[in-house]
Amino acid sequence: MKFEDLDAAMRARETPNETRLSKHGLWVARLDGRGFTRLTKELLTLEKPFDLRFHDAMSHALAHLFGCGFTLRMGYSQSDEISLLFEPDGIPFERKTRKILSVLAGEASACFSLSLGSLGAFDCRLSNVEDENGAVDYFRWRQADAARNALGAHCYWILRRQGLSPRAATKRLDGLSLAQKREFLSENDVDFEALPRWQTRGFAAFYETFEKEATDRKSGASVMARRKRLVFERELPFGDDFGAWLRQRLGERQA
Ligand SMILES: Nc1nc2c(ncn2[C@@H]2O[C@H](COP(=O)(O)OP(=O)(O)OP(=O)(O)O)[C@@H](O)[C@H]2O)c(=O)[nH]1
Ligand SMILES: [Mg+2]
Repeated sequence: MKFEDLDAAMRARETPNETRLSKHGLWVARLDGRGFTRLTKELLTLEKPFDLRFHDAMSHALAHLFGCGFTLRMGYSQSDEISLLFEPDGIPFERKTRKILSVLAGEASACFSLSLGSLGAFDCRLSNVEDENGAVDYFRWRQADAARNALGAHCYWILRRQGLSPRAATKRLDGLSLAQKREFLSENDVDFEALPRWQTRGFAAFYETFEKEATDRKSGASVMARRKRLVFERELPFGDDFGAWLRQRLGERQA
């Protein structure tokens, strides 16, 4: 068979319906570590419940995703997940879903693994958040999840250090309200408010523009040039204040 014929025959067998992201509304991608409970609890020796080396690898992956051909307005990470808000016209690959999902998951997995020195893979999903207000709700939702996760994880590891088995520790925390978990933490001399913010609130990355002295190529004169740099915010405000911070960052006026 001629290569051209075989090529056409094989390509026809690929999943036929190439879906594309609609041009309506803003899109967010969320990458989540696959089986990271096992990776962090069994396969690696990490600080529990949060580990700086792991946090570094997540930061590297997030920074790397800013340089993968997508134009991102905001990135946010907590626990083993990364969320990316795309600029409306910042989605490449003719907006093909299959390509976007696989490239993002592949790039994040490769960078995270290299940074950590251990294999870690991410899955990826896409959400349409409509507009800036939807984006604010989205990020507030992920941050609320960060706070719940961090609270639960710190309680869990106090119990484990007290000698409880994984099952017994989980059972002990089952059905406790958030207030009860906070109380349990303070009874054990852990002040939730004093924990690093990247653990309890997650952290964000975005481009910031700044002015830099440069030399004009033609005239040789000294000029001020606008440049952009990627900035990490690891001291995010929480809840309503996070909402206000996001609105300002995303360029949305206060309602
Ligand atoms: N030790 C440690 N564990 C972490 C850290 N950040 C996240 N994790 C763990 O990563 C896991 C993330 O949980 P999930 O995403 O819900 O579960 P998963 O095992 O990844 O499962 P799937 O996402 O469904 O594939 C939890 O067990 C967290 O405790 C960290 O900084 N240090
Ligand atoms: Mg996961």
